[in-house]
Amino acid sequence: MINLQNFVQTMYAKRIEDCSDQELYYALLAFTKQRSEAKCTNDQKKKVYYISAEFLIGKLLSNNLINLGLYDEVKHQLAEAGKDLIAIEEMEMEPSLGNGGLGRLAACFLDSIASLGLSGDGVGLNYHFGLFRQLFQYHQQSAVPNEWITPRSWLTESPISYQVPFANFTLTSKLYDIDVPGYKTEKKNRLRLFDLASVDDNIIDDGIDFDMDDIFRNLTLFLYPDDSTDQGKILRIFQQYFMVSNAAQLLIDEAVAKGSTIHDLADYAVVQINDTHPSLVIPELIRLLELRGIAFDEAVEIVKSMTAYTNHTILSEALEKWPLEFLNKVVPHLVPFIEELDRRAKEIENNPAVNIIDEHGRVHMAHMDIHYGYSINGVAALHTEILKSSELKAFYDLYPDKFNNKTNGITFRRWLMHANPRLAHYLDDLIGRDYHRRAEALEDLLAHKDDAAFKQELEKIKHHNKRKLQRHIAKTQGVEVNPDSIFDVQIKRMHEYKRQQMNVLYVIHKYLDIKAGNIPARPLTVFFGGKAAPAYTIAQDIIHLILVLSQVIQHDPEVSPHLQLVMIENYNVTEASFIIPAADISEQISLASKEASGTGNMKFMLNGALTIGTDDGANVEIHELVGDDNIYIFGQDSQTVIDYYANGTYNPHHFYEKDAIRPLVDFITSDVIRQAGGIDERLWRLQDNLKHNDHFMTLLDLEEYIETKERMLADYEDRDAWLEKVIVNIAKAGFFSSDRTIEQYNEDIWHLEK
Ligand code: 26V
Repeated sequence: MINLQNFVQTMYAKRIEDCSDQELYYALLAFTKQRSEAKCTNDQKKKVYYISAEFLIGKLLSNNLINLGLYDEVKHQLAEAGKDLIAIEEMEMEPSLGNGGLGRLAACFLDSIASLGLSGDGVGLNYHFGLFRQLFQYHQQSAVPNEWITPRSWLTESPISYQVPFANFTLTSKLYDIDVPGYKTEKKNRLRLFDLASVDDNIIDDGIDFDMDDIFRNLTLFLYPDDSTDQGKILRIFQQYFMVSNAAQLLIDEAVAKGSTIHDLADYAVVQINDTHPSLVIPELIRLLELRGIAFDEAVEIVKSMTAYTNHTILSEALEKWPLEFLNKVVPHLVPFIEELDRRAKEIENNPAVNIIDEHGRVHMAHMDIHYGYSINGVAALHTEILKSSELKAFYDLYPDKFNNKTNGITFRRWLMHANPRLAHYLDDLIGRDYHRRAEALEDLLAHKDDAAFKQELEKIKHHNKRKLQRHIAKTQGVEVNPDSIFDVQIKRMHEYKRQQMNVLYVIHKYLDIKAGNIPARPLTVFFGGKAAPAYTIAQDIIHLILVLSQVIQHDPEVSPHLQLVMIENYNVTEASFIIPAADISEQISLASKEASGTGNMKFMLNGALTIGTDDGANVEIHELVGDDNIYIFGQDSQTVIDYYANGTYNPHHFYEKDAIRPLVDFITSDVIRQAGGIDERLWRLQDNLKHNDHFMTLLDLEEYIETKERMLADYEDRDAWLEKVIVNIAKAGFFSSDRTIEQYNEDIWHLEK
């Protein structure tokens, strides 16, 4: 069917055997691209435009081969020539076009939209360097550019280009496409990434610094960089408007090409606004419709019937509010539209909780989305309930019918078939391949939960994956880990609400416990991975503490045989696919109410790790599905936390005074840490913050967290019982397939034909 040898011969005039992995990567890139290009694009009348500032797509070679149904054959033909697809895959640069969960979700959604045969494109920006690459130097994070675009890449230049007007100049865009082949589908969709025709990579100075004012050359260089300064915020508005103006022009052109009269635009296009970054699409669409002769009132109605907004966080600092002053500097032509939309909204209800423009002249982007879109959804059941009952209650009272929940999901193509092929193949043999298309079929595994052979195989697979991870980090970081230890993993962006600091305090507890002579039944390896925003000082301090503590443990011969702490450098999608299949324990320990959903939690469960977590985000739904016996839930519930915030009664000192807690917090500034390279300023700041501020209530749940983890580690020793829990988790993971999520988006919001 395919003949790779011929393809390589034609390309390089030599045999596979004689090619380097780099050459073979480029050959496979060309081969796979050709195969995708040969597919027709979905061309149904109505199409969803999933506009997002982030698409954290990860490496594409293997996933595209899987979706094209070619993976096994390609792997086989390479192996026959003595070549290893895994090694070839390493040659691919990972595009880092996202920060974390929100961007990765967008990538999973593209895969599911295409796999379900729906017509839907992602629209975003072609950042040349994406998110920074993280390095550790002197026990601290440093950030350097991640150059992912090589002369040959997944990007295909398109002839499409638009003019985007700004205050003092007009910029010209250039569109690049990346094909999104669905899983064994006839047709494909695309990720449309707009770039700036005049962008200039050479303006980058040291690290990730560049001239922020040189918009003409910098607009698409980085994924929205530092927004701690006014200059950074203004650049971000430039990016957002550039993205949505291009998206709006594209969708209008495509609708018109399919026969739209513009009056019926909503029959051709639906826009999903992924968080508030694309919110300016609302006034921009109205502006463009007016330019095409549609009256303002009608334009508002059209836009209202074709835009839907997804909220991904309740953290107020993450809810965008742009000062009118900034908008006037960047997009003055849009401001009268926003003001008119605000005036009309105030006619419905003039209430600070729902106003678009507040008394300080700031535009609340989410408020504009809710007034002028027809749907608003949260990303997990609890999150949506919190939006309705507290964060957006005034809106829920106004528009109850617009609110709906869409619990997040993940694509099993990447997070099971690609990341954990051994497990996937075993499941295929055990219950058949039905679950590839209907993930709920994984429930058939429940019939095998007492099957000793299955359990033994799960042990083997986990050990195999641990060894694979061991080799990987030995190579990338020069760190040796013990594959016979328990792998306890917390990988996600560094943020106080996610409470990595609570996990570090557990490690300190364990260290002190071992020093006191309590030797654990089995060694424990605690992994962290995650980037911190360069301007987020406390998150940098947490990374620093982890890096120093890991040295302290490693150099202590009393402790190191029993405990190891590893911080994975430059955590990204590629690292995640090595780490998750190797994990025993999944850390999902956010302060209840703060993690909108989480999607890592789903990936771990699917790969046979058990969760220790709070009743937060999608953990609540995991908990409900697997039952109390198959998950380790601890901590105060979301209502208690919300009440603490409302009453202002949380006092960390009260918890610090406890005997079980004080020594752990004090240890942060101990001589042991300071002499191992700890930086006083960072350590004291972190400790002070825990004792006197602790905004995300680390100390509140610490004691219960330690107890729960000890219970979990003890439970690990009963292998039979543990593996039964693992089976229940895998069996119940089907609900978290992004295919289910997308079916629900389509059913309730998009209404696309298949
Ligand atoms: C953004 C920012 C920006 C500036 C300061 C601090 C901060 C903190 C959080 C955020 C989050 C932005 C939105 C986001 O990424 N949300 C994530 O979306 C995932 C997909 O729905 C979800 O699983 C995560 O729980 C949620 O945090």
